[in-house]
Formats: sequence, structure tokens, C-alpha cells
Amino acid sequence: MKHSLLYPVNSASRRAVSLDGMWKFQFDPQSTGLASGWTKGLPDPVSMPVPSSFCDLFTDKDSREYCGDFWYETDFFVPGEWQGSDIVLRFGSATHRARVFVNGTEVASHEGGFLPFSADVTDVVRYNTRNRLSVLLNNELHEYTLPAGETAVLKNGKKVAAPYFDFYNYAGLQRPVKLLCLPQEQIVDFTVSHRLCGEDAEVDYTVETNGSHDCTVEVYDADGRPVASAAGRAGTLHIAGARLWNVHAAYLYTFVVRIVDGGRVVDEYSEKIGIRTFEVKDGHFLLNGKPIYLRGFGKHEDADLRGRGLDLVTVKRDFECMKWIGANCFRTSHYPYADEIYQMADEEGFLIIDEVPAVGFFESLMNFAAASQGNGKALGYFEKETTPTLLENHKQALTEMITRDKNHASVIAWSILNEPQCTSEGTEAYFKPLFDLARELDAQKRPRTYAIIMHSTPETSRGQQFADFISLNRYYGWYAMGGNSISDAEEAFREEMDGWNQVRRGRPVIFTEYGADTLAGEHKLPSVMWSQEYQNEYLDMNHRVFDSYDFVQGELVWNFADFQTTEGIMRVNGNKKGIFTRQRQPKDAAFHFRARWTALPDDYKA
Ligand code: CKU
Repeated sequence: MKHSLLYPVNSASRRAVSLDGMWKFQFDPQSTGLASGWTKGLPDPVSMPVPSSFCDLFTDKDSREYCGDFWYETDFFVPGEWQGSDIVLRFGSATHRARVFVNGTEVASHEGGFLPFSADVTDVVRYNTRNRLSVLLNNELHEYTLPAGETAVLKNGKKVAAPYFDFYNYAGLQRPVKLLCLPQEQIVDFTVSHRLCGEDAEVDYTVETNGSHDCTVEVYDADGRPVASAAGRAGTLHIAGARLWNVHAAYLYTFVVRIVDGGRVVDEYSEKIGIRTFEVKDGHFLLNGKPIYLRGFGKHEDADLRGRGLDLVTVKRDFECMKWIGANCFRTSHYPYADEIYQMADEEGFLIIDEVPAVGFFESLMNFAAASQGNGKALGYFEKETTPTLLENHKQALTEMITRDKNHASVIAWSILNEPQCTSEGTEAYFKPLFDLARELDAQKRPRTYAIIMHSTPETSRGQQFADFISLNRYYGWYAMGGNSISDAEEAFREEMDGWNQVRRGRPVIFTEYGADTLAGEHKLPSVMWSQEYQNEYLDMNHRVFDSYDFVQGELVWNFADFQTTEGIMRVNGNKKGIFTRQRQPKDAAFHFRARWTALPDDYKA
């Protein structure tokens, strides 16, 4: 049976119990744990909070940098009254891959560290008593995994992650884990898409279940009043005088799906949905038919101590900072984020470009830097022996992301790759099935894009023709022609933009990255690179260029906040391109953006 990616809820027919808390944890550097019976209990565990990355909680470097197999263990109680139902474990994610055991029996495995999966444990749990849950994780990187990298072995035998990407390889159970009790006949999925008809809206829906009984759907407004209902697994709901979901003015309806057997409710699931349309038309983005200029950030799930662990305090602060600064959009660079972040974006009225963890498809020692200068170690990435495996992993992650996120009003576009090596021969054969798959899976037919690296130019990029809008990552004035050469950078930048205008075929162009590393306390008059003054000069130059091309329809600066990376000569304890510090306090540039973004009308360049 297809595993459901629906968010866990409590309802008349469903129970969801959090398993978050302090678990047991142990490294397994020789990968002998399974054979040694560790599913019967870890021999020498330490305590470990869930959700969190494990890395930054340790005080010794070997533990922080640990790469290989590692185990989490807890136990959970299954109430006797749940007998006769399906018992399911749901992991928000397990980075980067996991095998799950209950009472010693393997119940699930999953590849990929940024999307949910579940395990049906009905046949292995014991009722009215505690059950042991053991999870064997692994955080190694390979050229065929998402994200991509290598696993090096030091002379002392220790493995270390060598990412082909510029963020720390955080790992662990980084998102909530839940125990679910579901009816045997259950709702597996539902899909909505919207049409506006004057003052009214039509919502096309489908429902997928694992049984044969009838379904009903009901829609309630924000005050709990019923506004539409229908029967059947597919149909159209007519919502008179619909209140639309909009930027910074989200209106959410409650969508309730039921499986019914005569008068009996077999299963009930509900979720909040926003009614809105989004499309690319005549060089513009149209939200509910009106032009919208995108402004905001590339982000990371990244914070002190927690690493990539879901932390609602940080999530809340991030949205407050984004509202304060006048942003309306962010990209989930470089992986799908926790469910809870999309729910908040739905509620706060933020637009999301949802990105699959296809990052690092550009092989080189210092990937992001070498790649931006066009001198990466190898040129082609899609002509390798491992490419078919990479493509399979990529299709799986894309399918899971779209299945999970397709009903969110906040999600307006799919980002199918970040900065791949896209100038070599294998590019088209690799890209096409992925772009086709995204179109096929998404009932809303959201636009598809991918972030194009600096040295893939209008003349050399062999992937750009697949994108419904063009997303550029550009660092004129930072990685190229920085500091005293910034005037040359501006000229070169304009030249490239003229080139994109030739090949864009009416499509809008946005910047999914531009930015300059800046140390929060550093000031210098006149400016030098890394000073706050230079970050502002750099931004002035970039914005001058953006403002002079009407086809530029969005600007997502890199990055919302400073974030952790692998250590090295290019990074000072992490990437410092944040507009906010890692503690979410403003750098000078934050005021620069606040002045600009709060002044730009929503339909700037309409
Ligand atoms: C960012 C060549 C540009 C790569 N881009 C990717 C992103 O993950 C990095 O953090 C650049 C940077 O700051 O270098």
C-alpha cells in the first residue's frame, strides 16, 4: 500500500501521539550494531533530544564531525484500546537515510533526509505495554545521493563528510516523530486545485483511500461556518463569495474529508487550505490574477545548537523578521523544510519556492567557489555511471515533496535543482524526466524552475529551456570582481542580463541568490569586503541592475541568516551572507532591505 504523507492529526477516527523527547543515542563506526543485536537495546548509549541534529550538542570534535552509522532508541506505549486499528510510526525526516526496527523487527527503511516517511507497525507492536523503537541512521554522502558529496576516510580510519555543497552536513532525527492510530480503512491522500469565477471560487478535489466506501468533503470558513460540501472521491466545490488567500493576508478554510459507511464515519481528516491561483503569464507572476513582485530570501533550517532540528521558537522569530523587513517569499534552499514551516507560511501569507535536495551536482573540491568560477574539478555531472541511481533518488524525492506539499497555498513553484552542472551533454536527458514528473504530479500545475549557477550563461546553459521562469544565482561584486572592481562587476552583470533577455522567451527572471559575506561587527569607511558598508554597496549595485530590467520579477537575497558550513579557508565559522545574524538580529543591511521592500509596491514592474 502507498504510504500516506498526510500530516498527523487527531480527529474522531485518528490519534497522533508525539514521541519527541530525550532518546538514547550511540555511534556505530564499524557498522556492527545490527549484527551485534543493538535492536535489543543499545549497549552504551548517551541521551539525545529529538528533534535535533546531534552534531553541535557534543563538546568533542570527533562526535560533532561523526560520519557513518548511528542509532537512536526510545520506547513507546500502545494502548490496548487501539487493537483492531492500524498502528503507524511517522518520522518527519531521518537524515540522510534510516532503517526502523520495532521490538527487533525491521519495519521500514527510507532514503533521503528531508522528507517524511512512515512505518506500519501493526503486526509487531505489543498492546498495553512498552515497545522498543530503534532507528539505524547513516549520514554519509555520495555522488548519487541528494544532497551530493563524498565520504572520505582519514588515515586513522575515521570517515568524514565532504559535501559538494555549502552547508553543514547536519544529521539525526531532526523533525518530530509521531505514533499514529488510524482506522484500517483510511484516507491516504487528498488534492485540491482552485479556479476563480468572479466573486466565487471553484475547488476541484480528489480523495484517495485504501478502501471502497464513499467519501464526503466539507469546507468551513475561518469562523467554522460550513460553506460547501460534496460527496464522492472527486468533484468540484463551489464557494460563493470566496475569501482568497493572499500575501500577508492569508485566509484559510478548513477542508474536512470523511470516509462514510451509511451514517457511520469510518475516517476523518482535516487540514487548512487557502484558495488562490498562481501562474506565470506574459513575463509576470500572477497571484489571484494580479502581478506580484517576489522579494525575500534563500533560507536554511539552521540555528545554534539545534543545527537543522525543528525549533518552533526559531521558526516564529524567522517569520517575524521576514514580516518586519517586508519580505513576501522564500526558497526552501536547499531541501524541503519541516511540515510546520509550510503551515506557518500558509497562515502568515508567505510565498514558497519549494526546493528538492538536489544540490551539489557539481563536483569539485571546494564546490560552490570553484563552480562559480567555472573551474570545477569535473565538467559533466550527468554522464556518470552513477547517474541512473541519482536520477532514481531524485525522482523519489521530487515525488515525495510534491505529494507532501501540493495542497499548501504558500507553495507557488517547484525548484527542481540547485546549481547543477548544466552545460554538459547529459543535461537535457537528466532534466526532462524530472520537469515532466513535476508537471504530471501537480494538479495545480505550478511553475517549475531551477537555480542556475554563475558560470551557466544564456549561451551555455542547456537546462534553462525547461524552466517556466528563470532563476539566477549571481555574485557579481562578490565572487567575481569584488571590492574596488565593483564597477566592472556591474558592467559584466548588465551584459549577462542583456543575454538572458535574448533567450528568456517571455519568461520572467528572478534572482534566487545574490549576496556578500559580512561580519556582523565589522565597519570600515571607506568600505572593504566583509564590512557592513560593503554589503550595502554591493546591494545598491545589484538592486540598481535589477531595477533597470523590467523582466526581473523577483529578488531573493542569499541568505536570510548566517549559517553553519563545513570549516575551511572560504568560511569564517560558517557562511556570513546573512541579512540577520545566526541569532536572528539585524545586520545593517536589514535596514537597507526594510526601506526598499516596504516601499516597493506588491505589483512593482507590473
Ligand atoms: C552560496 C556558486 C554559488 C553557490 N551558492 C550556493 C549556496 O549554497 C552557497 O551558500 C552560493 C554562497 O554563499 O557561496
